[in-house]
Amino acid sequence: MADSFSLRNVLENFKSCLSDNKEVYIKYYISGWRELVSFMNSLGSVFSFISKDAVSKIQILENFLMGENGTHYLTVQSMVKYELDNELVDLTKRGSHPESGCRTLLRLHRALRWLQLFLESLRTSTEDSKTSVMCSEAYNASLAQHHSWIIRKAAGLAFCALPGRDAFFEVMNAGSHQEVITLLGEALPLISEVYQITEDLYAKNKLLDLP
Ligand code: 1Q0
Repeated sequence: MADSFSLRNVLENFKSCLSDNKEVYIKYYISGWRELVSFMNSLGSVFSFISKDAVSKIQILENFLMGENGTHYLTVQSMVKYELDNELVDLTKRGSHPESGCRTLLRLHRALRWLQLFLESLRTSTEDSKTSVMCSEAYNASLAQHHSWIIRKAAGLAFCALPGRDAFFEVMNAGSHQEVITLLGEALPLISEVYQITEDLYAKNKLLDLP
């Protein structure tokens, strides 16, 4: 099981995300998402429409990072500055920059809020809690408001296919239930901090509604 998904890997990536002066490294941000996607893939093909979208967004950011202007994409902060200074972002409607780094990362950022809510409710759940209910509550409180009716329907259907709480703790591959809960308790503040720093940066630059 050593090379398969582990909650610990997710935690490590989000830990590595923050620089000393609290900038968010895109490299580790997308590695964290890659881990999560590999977890989601192990849950079955009902989730593939979600993982395809996530992978394509991860790929867009990776291409920027590896591209000729890659140095500007080291952190979310440097990306925002670079893309805004050079008018590389469609601010009000989709135009000549439909796949800017800023709008692409915003989609993952919104999904991070879902993750934060979902993991928090898993952490505090009891034996008879249902993962599908926790997942859809987290979704309704976050991502859903940004999704069309048809995507909300499809997401709702996919949530019904989630494994139960026990199986879920099992696939997280981080030891006993108690150990998973402890690890979640360590991971959540990190995820929250990365989320909040990004949220504040986007709010300050009026980027929270990018088309
Ligand atoms: C395990 C269950 C996963 C449930 C994930 C909830 C999110 C549902 C999202 C469904 C929508 C996906 C279809 C495409 C949507 C796009 O239209 C939308 C907007 O993009 P755009 O270009 O059209 O403007 N895209 C998004 O909103 C991005 C969605 C990314 C979702 C990434 C989800 C990755 C999930 C990882 C599984 C985590 C498992 C949790 C437990 C892990 C334990 C550490």
